[in-house]
Amino acid sequence: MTPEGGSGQSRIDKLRQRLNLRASWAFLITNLINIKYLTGFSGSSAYLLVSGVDSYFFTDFRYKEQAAAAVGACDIIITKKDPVRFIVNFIEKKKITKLAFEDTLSYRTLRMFKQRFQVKALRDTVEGIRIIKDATELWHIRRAAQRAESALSELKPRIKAGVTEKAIALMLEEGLKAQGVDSIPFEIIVASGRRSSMPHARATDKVLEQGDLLIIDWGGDSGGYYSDMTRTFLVGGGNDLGKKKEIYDIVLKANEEARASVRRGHRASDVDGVARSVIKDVGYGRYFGHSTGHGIGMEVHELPYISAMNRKQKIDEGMVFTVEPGIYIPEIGGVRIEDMVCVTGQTAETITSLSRDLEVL
Ligand SMILES: [Mn+2]
Repeated sequence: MTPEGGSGQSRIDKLRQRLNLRASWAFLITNLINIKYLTGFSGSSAYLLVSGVDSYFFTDFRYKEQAAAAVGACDIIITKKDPVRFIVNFIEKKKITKLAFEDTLSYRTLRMFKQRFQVKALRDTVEGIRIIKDATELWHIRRAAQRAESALSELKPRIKAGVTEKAIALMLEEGLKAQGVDSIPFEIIVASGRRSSMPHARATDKVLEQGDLLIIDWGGDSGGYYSDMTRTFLVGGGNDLGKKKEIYDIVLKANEEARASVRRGHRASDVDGVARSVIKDVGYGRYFGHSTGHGIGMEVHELPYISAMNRKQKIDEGMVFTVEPGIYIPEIGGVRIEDMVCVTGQTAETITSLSRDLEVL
């Protein structure tokens, strides 16, 4: 979606400013999410060409009406037959001889470009603008999170020993739809007992048993923006819960300290480092095998990546990302606590609000 008030134009302007295109250069955007961000168009066939002064939006006849309604800031051109061939000819007619493209372009298309133009691959150019969310985007992200939280809160009384993981996932999907989401952003993870030690386990026919750790990782949407969060529960009864409570407390501490450490100007790797050292210091480092978080917005995983390797990425105001440390011990189970934060002012505000105390269901 493009927020009201002609933001479509200002986003393309922002892109143009960043590109600083010299004469005879143009940038062809092929990633549909980036095109949606820049123009507001959400169909499945679209290309956006941005030169130093003009911008052209290409789609096929199926989307003629939709494009006219959504895309205000560019000339709309309806392609015929092979769109790439059509666009190549169009670019040549515009006396553009140098073409920048997104590095996710298919090899087949690149080969065609190389025959006709001087080419240059660009990486994360639009994604680097999407990394900072404006007020409208934040409003949608918050609403996506609220919908997800309401759906789980309503479902919780029905989560107990004897229910299958699949039944929980299905009921949660229904709940999310009832809250108003248009799509389920990703396959809901419901992993119980030993299965909870697999960070990305899908829901199965396994029945929840007493003493199981239960990981639920789910999200909502609003206006094309997503949320993503995880809570871990303990299924009631059972003995020998000491180890499970111990790892829960460590993960909670890592989550809390990492969220509290977020500072504008720090590096993404610093946030990862805070979560990781809490877990390492008590000897569980090798059981935390994934990075601490990821950006979220129009995609569930986007910039900035909160990982040990991401030392170049500075934290800045308007970024939204997850903080999701975990400990996964084979045969015992796993714990992950995932929240979403938004950088406001110098620190971070946590968007997700469901209780993080260990709940026994
Ligand atoms: Mn996540």
